[in-house]
Amino acid sequence: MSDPKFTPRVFSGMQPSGGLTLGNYLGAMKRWVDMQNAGTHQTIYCMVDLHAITAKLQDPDTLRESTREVCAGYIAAGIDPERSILFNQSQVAEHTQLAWIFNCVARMGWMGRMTQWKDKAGKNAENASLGLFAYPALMAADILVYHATHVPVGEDQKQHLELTRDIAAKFNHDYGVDFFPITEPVIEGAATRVMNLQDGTKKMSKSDPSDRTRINLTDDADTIAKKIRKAKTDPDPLPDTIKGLDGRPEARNLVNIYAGLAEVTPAEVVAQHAGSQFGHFKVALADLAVEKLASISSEMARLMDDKAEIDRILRRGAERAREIASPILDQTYDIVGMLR
Ligand code: AQP
Repeated sequence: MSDPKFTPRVFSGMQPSGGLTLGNYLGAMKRWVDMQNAGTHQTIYCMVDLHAITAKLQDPDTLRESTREVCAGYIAAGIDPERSILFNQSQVAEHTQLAWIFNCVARMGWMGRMTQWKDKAGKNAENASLGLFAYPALMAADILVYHATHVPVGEDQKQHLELTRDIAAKFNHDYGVDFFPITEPVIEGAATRVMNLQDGTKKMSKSDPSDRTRINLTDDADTIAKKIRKAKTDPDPLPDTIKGLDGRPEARNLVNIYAGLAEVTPAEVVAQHAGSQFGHFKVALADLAVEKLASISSEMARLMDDKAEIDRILRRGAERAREIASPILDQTYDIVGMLR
């Protein structure tokens, strides 16, 4: 249950570290649109460009272009910049200002246990950026600078959200206040972890070097159909129960993607297609994916024709975001003892 003291408010974001994928869409964006349309929460959606430079050097022009493209993706998927607040992180300095406070609240041990840090830094941790290590503290600031009560994300972000809750609780405890909410993750739907199309044990990721491993929201109908046709599977037909997908990660992934797109459960998909060969199932999946995604890619292309309009939307969104973030940062500084 959320604390009634806090306004029901949703925050979530994506890194413009490349184009958006089907994983971003099914894992998070679909929920964002649902939560906006439900009208029960104020909704704030962000392109976290400061996070996008933590893992590797980004070409500046490409980063600016990806930020616009991700914004176009949000709008094409159904985010309305009037009903939701839509902006890029670096335009609201309060995120990094609060992140510094949280760098002093979070413990090195907590950060070192983050699996994303371990995966992304790998064996080369000595050479990874300090920003990559501190990433979850900035993410906590992104959320808590709005006193967000709910954060819709994919399964992979669960640990970072637990850390956000730990940071809020430690801050409240250390300063003897009840100031930051203990944010609830919203991890829902049939495809909270969409896997790589060529290796069902790895997450589908926008920065994977191979384009065949993912469906991009900018892919046209032919490309979507081709990638699904070439997705790795095993020789067995679809089972008649979900249990029959155990030990078959690629088969399970395609069933989950179908369920996520059709907005049904994986059990319903299996019941409907039991005994089908994957050759047939892939045709049905490709048709469904094209039906659901092709309009997003054409709308993104249309929006990208007017970049000045995208920039205007982001500047306006940042102003609206600052109106919420600025007083929360001021109060935080006051609690901490910064002379104002
Ligand atoms: N494969 C996925 N399945 C379900 N949800 C996913 N998300 C990402 N990939 C999947 C969700 O999308 C949101 C934004 O993620 P992000 O862009 O900030 O970073 P990420 O999770 O690190 O995504 P990528 O695609 O793997 O980016 P790169 O390759 O740049 O690291 C989050 O809610 C995430 O859960």
